[in-house]
Amino acid sequence: MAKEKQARTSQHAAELIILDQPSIETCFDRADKMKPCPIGHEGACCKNCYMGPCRLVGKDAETTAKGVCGATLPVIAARYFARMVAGGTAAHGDHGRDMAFTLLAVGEGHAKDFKVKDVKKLYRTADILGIEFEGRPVLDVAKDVASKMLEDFGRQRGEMNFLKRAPKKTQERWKKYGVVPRGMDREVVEVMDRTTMGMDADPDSILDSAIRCALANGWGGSMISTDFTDILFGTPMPIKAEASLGIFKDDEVNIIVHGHEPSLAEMIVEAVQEPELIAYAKTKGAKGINLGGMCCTANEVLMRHGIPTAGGFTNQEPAIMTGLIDVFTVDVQCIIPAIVDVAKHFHTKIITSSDKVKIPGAIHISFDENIAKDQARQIVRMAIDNYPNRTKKGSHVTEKFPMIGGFSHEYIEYMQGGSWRGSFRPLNDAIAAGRVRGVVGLAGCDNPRWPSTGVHKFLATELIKNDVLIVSTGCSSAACGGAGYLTPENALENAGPGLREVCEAIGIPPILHLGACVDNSRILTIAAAMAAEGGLSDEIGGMPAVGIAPEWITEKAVSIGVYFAASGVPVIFGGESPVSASKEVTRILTEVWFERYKGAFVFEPDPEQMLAKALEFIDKAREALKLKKYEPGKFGTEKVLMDMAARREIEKTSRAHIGL
Ligand code: BF8
Repeated sequence: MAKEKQARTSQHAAELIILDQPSIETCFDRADKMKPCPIGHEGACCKNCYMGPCRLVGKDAETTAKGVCGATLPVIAARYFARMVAGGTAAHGDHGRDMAFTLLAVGEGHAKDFKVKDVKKLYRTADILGIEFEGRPVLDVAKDVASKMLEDFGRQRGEMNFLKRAPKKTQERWKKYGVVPRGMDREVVEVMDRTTMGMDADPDSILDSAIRCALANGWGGSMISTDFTDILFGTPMPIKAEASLGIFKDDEVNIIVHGHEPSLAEMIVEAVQEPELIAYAKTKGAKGINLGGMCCTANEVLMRHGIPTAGGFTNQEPAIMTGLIDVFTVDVQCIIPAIVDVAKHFHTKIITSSDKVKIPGAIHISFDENIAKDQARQIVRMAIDNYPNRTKKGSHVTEKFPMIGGFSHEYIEYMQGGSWRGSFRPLNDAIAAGRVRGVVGLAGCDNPRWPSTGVHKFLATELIKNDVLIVSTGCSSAACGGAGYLTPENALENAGPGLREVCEAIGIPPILHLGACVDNSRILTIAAAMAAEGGLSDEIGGMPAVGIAPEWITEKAVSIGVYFAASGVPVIFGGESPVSASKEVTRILTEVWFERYKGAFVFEPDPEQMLAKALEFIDKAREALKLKKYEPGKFGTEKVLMDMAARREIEKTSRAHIGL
């Protein structure tokens, strides 16, 4: 068993911990024990009603097999896929809704612990929404912006607000194929309705509803989450941090914030810096209070405060197994209930904070934005009180890596010329000249059924070697950070000659940490800005850009993949296809969607093939755009990127201009 575990996680620190404590069960053990049902695994099982579950198997199942109701295999596979999209959209949608309610509360003068930190971004958002902001009190504008966006959830007819941020041609494609989303809740409900027994029996039509639902996530729930989080807590800019399980301190109180919604975590960031609480920690024998993050809450607080990350999804249990965690506080999503069982071996207290996430055995503190800071202080005090209960048990590791995180789309624009000359022109020119071959969004989960984080690391290394600029989000960021890849030095050591030159000129890593999973919406914004800049494609489709989720796990990942594909970005997901049983559904996701949107949804289990396919998509897009053929080390002419000295000069005078 120990040997198998070793092959499962490619993270040195996690591996050490797991091998050191073989008696504690982790997701790696459960993945070994739990063999997936082969019929459900390929999308050939329907359990949407109680005449089944119906399993459509056999040599000619695609054309001859039927469930008791008569549903064919393509219908059953399409329903299954669409329901995954609905689940993922619901998760990101509710996240966006919660952020909108927090902004509304601030605008209405409640939730006194929160404020509008990025007024300029609030105004930019108001501008997009056609809300008057000049000369008005900030909180009034915040209230109007939040109220307007809350309409996106319950709207029955019409179009969602942020769709207009997409290039015109992309919007036209959505209209032409009838996939314009109306309101988030409506699209989720409709997918569930269409896919229940006795409803839509046309796989293409079912998958159209999945697209509408996913677009409601990308250009709705996720984009609202990103923008409102920036407005409330500040738009990220590059910041130094550390990554890996070695971030915990033997002689300090250690607290983890885990999940996705950063509202409570932001308050905890403030609370751990309060002199009274630090002094209280000292009375218990600790030298201070150390805060670390996990999964996407980690990305949120890392980007804005430099709080170190303990890693992604598969690090939840190993983190507790260090024996150093005094309080492990969780909000929503990707929180495995098994953490409570692992915590029983140690002194660690698990605290749940969302009424949507209760775990028997955890302490529940129901988050209330009106008393958020007091709740944060309560949690920090609980951790301090628990510090003396720490024993020698656990596997303490010291390995950690420096990293730079926090590349918002605003900063990426700014770094290409400063506040006054910021644009996407240098990046577009570098792509056109072949210095940068293309862009890959490396995203998604780390999966215990793979050599966890290993596929991210393989692709990250190979892509930058091939002069592909990477923008990374979610647990992929944690995987890259935990391997030491998120530093500018990585470009010098490992990037191809063109990408290295660009990274050196701007002073950036070859892998840009864009944030949490909802921040995949930042990639949409970047792609739209590149299209608007000109010189490449005039829509998102056709750009030399690809999305890859090599170790995906969640329904959220599927929803993200679909909104990228429908926005025009080919996506490659690792592992076997969950709809491989149906050739027709596979054809729609790949060929039909590519024809309609210039994006496609491809599943590919072999990491080498994932790389090859990504480069092929990029090179074909370059060819279609008639760009210079990519040849390593041979570039065409392009405008010169600003050097560091010139950028610093601009930076001195203009940071305030963009509110950074
Ligand atoms: O939302 S990458 S395991 S933590 S689902 Fe979850 Fe996957 Fe991690 Fe963030 Ni995204």
